[in-house]
Amino acid sequence: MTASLFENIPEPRLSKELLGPGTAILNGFALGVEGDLIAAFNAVVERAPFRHMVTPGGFRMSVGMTNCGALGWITDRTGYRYDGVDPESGLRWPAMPGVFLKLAADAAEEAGFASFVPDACLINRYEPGAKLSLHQDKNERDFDQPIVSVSLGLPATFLFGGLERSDKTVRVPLVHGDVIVWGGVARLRYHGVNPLKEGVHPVFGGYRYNLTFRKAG
Ligand code: MD3
Ligand code: FE
Repeated sequence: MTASLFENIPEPRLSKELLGPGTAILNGFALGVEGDLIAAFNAVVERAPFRHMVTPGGFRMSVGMTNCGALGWITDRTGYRYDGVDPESGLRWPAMPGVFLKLAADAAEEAGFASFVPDACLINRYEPGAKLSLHQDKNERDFDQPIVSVSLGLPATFLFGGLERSDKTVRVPLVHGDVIVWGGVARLRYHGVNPLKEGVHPVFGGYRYNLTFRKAG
């Protein structure tokens, strides 16, 4: 029997080669702070509830969204941008919880990005059928800063493309607790999320949530 069968070390489900340079997949990285993370998540979404924003083209997004941190990502008929104020409440977004900040910084560090201090956390809520079409994240000021993504709740299939919309995509299964860091040459790659399948997660019920940590301003 090999050593790995005796040691309690999970096999990486995804190889780094699958996604290429500038990406780090940290399976289960959020599970160590799961309890604190859930408590902080609940406090944020109580103060800034999920809402379905409208794209500049007039389409209601199937993904419900909210934010915490100094800046929040919003879209409406006038465009996509970051704003310090929640347009639904007229108040600043809830502060970034300490457990969010530390998790994002620790994940970035693990991936080789020292001193990552996000000022924005976009929280996406997927219900069955909800999806995110292929897009680039380019509303942030400094593309040298990485983005850290934390998956919670139901599993989903993430699509990872190239620098052109027409480039072929790789499908990546993401489950509760997975953290991915995207930076450097990967920072402007197209990506999206396939329609969520029905299911029940023991903590998060019929939803998938994703936290994306950004240095937006
Ligand atoms: C790859 N959210 O909110 S972040 C988004 O599962 C978004 O909800 C995904 O894409 C979700 O914009 C997870 C994945 C992500 C973010 C930035 C990237 C992947 C990226 C930047 C470059 C390459
Ligand atoms: Fe994105």
